Amino acid sequence: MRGRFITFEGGEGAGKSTQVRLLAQRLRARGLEVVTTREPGGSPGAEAIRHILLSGAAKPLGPYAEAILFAAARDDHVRSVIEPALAQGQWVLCDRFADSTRVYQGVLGDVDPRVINALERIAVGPARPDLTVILDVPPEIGLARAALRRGREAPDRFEAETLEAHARLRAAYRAIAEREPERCVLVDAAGDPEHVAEAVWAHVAERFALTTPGRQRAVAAL
Ligand code: Z5A
Repeated sequence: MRGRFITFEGGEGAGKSTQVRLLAQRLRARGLEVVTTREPGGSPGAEAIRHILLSGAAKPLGPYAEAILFAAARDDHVRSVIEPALAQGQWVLCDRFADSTRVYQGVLGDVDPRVINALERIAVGPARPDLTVILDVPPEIGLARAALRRGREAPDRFEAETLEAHARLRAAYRAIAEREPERCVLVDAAGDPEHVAEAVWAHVAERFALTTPGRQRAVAAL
């Protein structure tokens, strides 16, 4: 049976990496095979492109070139990591995916939606997520978390955008969640990590008909 593909999206410091890790632990505890990965990156070719993008080296080329580079990285990642894992029945949890291009390059970079859609068709193909968890947090909170983690290091190409830009990103993610409720769930990510993880688990369990161990015992006792 084909595996399951879950993507995590949201603004800076929303807690995507943290929630990918916590969900992976929970699924593995149930004996499921889980691959965790991220974008941009996740495969050797895509990691090389990640460096070019996040260093800001591609910024002077403009948002169209950046969108093409993100798509090139995604194409390699999908074909060399995501598709093979899904074909083997594994669960793939990905920290950012195609919605990030829609939001960062499409909305913030003002790249024509027809170009974004065409790149998505090429790079994603049939590897559409079964579920996308959009972690929603006010940008002030997300950026403060990211700054705390970064310490004295300089912010990267995208983190350095203005607060107003981060507010636009948040609104764009919320709009995707509203437009595609069959694929996306919006999770309030302002609380502590364990609290957020419970909300994420509730959606995953419902979407994939997984019962929690406590509930299993209760059902068995009936
Ligand atoms: N980008 C793009 O433009 N187009 C695309 O198509 C793609 C990406 C795929 C990738 O950066 C950049 O590329 C990204 C968009 C752009 N913009 N930026 N910057 P990245 O991979 O380096 O970083 P990121 O994806 O933005 O993630 P992040 O900001 O590093 O954070 P996160 O994964 O959402 O959060 P985290 O690492 O789990 O947590 C951050 C810190 O907060 C950490 O210290 C945690 O311990 C803490 N944390 C986490 N959750 C909580 C809660 N609930 N409460 C308190 N503290 C918490």
